[in-house]
Amino acid sequence: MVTTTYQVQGMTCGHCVSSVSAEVSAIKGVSDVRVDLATGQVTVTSESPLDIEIVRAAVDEAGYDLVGA
Ligand SMILES: [Cu+2]
Repeated sequence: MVTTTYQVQGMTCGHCVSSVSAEVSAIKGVSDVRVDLATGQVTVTSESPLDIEIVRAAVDEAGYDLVGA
């Protein structure tokens, strides 16, 4: 298992957290997603390292921006 923390910009409430969690959880191989609304940190546990562009696309699909990388 691999755990990676990403920084997401633009989340403001529990609904945002749910949207990001749902989209990122849908990525193949992802087993756990934890979102910290206060810091904007999204911690993802997956079977193997994820392609950053796939994570970016999922966050974008939810309506937010992946910071950096
Ligand atoms: Cu919101």
